[in-house]
Amino acid sequence: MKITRVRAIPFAIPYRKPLHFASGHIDVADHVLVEVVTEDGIIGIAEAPPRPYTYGETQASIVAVIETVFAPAIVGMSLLGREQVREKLNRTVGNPTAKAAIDMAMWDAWGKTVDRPLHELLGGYTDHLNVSHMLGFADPAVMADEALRITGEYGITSFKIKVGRRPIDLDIAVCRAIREAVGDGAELYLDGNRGWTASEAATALRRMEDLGLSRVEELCPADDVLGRRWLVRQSPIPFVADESVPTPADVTREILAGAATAVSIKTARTGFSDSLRVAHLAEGLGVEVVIGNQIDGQIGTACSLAFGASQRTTAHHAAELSNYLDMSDDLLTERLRITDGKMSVRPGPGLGIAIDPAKLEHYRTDN
Ligand code: MUC
Ligand code: MG
Repeated sequence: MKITRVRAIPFAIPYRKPLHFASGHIDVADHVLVEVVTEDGIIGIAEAPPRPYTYGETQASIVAVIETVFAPAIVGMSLLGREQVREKLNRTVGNPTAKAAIDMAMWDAWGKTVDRPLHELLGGYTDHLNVSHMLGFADPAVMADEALRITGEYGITSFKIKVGRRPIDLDIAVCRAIREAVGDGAELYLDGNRGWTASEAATALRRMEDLGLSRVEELCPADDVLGRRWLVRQSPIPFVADESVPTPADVTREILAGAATAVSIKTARTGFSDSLRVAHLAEGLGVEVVIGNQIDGQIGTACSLAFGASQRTTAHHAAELSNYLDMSDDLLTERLRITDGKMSVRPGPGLGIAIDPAKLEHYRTDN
């Protein structure tokens, strides 16, 4: 089970409908396909989505760090030595999606080697998740119509609303319009991507008290240390840490500091090995987790799904698995499917997905 090669292949697939949020916007999935090849000819896959405005990684930096730093360090190691591989990768600080994609591609290669699906190898709690859909910035009527369309087409009744604009009335009007459109039965929660100050967020929360929101996420920067704690203390609903907790150590620090009361787990950021750590740490600390979406394509979504389905705590809330719906195409031979608001894991070994070689040839940007 020795690793013989690690490949990093950049590709670009345009979005049909770009996503706008407080920290940036996405109109092209300029991701990196990561392949871990073993001596038995098995190829494990995963995808790394660069988010320069959040973690500083770019498509070029991901390819470069994998080809020049990480691949030379781990070629020759065993697929079963994941902890040793992790130790080697973690000598380098940062580069979360590059490390995560290598970790997940190793797990996929292991699943394919032993002919078992990954959600079973990771924990085997269930085989499906409820899906939550993310609504990016637009006018109130447009976002409300989008929520209704998503419910009609996919049966999804859980929505993350992107907020964090100024004046705060803009986003309050959006949340009100969406609640009126989808009715009381739908789940609504907010993500500010650090766009507001603590006091703006506190005012917005007070003015939306009647909307029945279930959670809020990163409404103000965690680096506004006392403001953030002040806000979290008065929040009547769980306050989710996302980009402020890129590592298990950050989860510990931020939760113990009172800077959040729940955690978003993104496999794009912590792979499977560290997502397990985060999930178990959160369980030990007694805080809830939610499966987040780093604006993943279908490869990344299959990773989130396999992980989310594997643990009791990650299967509890609707998982953010639907951003790929806004992409114009993808790399898989068979599309993922959302039916009645749910996504089921693929039955095959590993992630249960395969890359279409013609699509990869068409969308790769290194040839
Ligand atoms: C989220 O939950 O913040 C936006 C940028 C990113 O990296 O993830 C998203 C969604
Ligand atoms: Mg977030």
